[in-house]
Amino acid sequence: KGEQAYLNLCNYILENAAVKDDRTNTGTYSIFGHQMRFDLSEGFPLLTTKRVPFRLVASELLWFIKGDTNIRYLLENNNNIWNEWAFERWVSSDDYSGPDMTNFGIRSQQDPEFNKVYMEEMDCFKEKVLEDAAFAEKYGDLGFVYGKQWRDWKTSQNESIDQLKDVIESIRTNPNSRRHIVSAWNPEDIPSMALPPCHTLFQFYVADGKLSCQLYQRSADVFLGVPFNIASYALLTHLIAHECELEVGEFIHTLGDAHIYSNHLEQIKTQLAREPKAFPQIKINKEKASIFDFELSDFELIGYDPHPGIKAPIAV
Ligand code: UFP
Repeated sequence: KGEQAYLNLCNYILENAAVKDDRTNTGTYSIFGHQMRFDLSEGFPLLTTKRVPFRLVASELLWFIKGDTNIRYLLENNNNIWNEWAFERWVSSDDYSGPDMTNFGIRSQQDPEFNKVYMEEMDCFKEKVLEDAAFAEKYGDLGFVYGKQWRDWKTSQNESIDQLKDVIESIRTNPNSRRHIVSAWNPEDIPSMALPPCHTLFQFYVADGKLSCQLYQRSADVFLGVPFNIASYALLTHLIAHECELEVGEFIHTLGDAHIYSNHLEQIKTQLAREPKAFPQIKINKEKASIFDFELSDFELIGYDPHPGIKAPIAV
């Protein structure tokens, strides 16, 4: 019940994980293959053992749904979660002539002097994306990320597939189908992606008038990413259920490499020592007929009373 499935995962990793080096050189405690289930009819799965910023979850999801891949929309909504990925492309481009930003992720955590320079460069970058449309187009864009694959998957014939629109149509017209799938994993595009999709593929399922969703996530930062990912797909399920005139069923979260970064251990332990509370409820504006019409102001969380947020460095 509630967020116990998440807390169980954390405990399981702490007790059973292999110590594993990783791409970011941070080091992880990792397991492979795990599944959590959340009954969406019981409440909205936004963790209560730490505050999860719903506003950021919702604006990112709306960005995906629009098919937008440029961080400009996120910055306009005061959402900074994708900045590092765009920044990485900017500082490794030929147009960048500022201070050396090689390995800025790990260096900004370890070297306070460097961190100051990094923060200034990042602020500069954000300002340019917001104020200079041509710059934003060139360096604010993340390439073939979720929004692109969901809404505008390019075929070998150079046609476009709107997977999200198609899956909604198939849920409405053929609910019993076993093919309600959206894939973000496009092998051809992986080399040009800032970050190959972590949430790789999702499938919908209809039974007893309820819509369920299962996500396969290939790589899961259990402390920082997963609480966010759960809320995002739960919200997506609510929106699609609304459009298809179904109730919400379950969100099933299947994980590949599920890891806790070595510099998140203390934070996880703080969180696990806390008493979970009841999940909030979500209210969405029922006057909007299509998921493509939703805005941030159409969502309202009721009864969200979490423990305080817990800060941790993100591995880039
Ligand atoms: N990550 C998540 N969820 C996300 C996201 C990223 O957990 O939605 F975008 C984490 C997983 C991993 C890192 O720690 O980001 C991606 O690194 P890699 O591509 O090496 O798996």
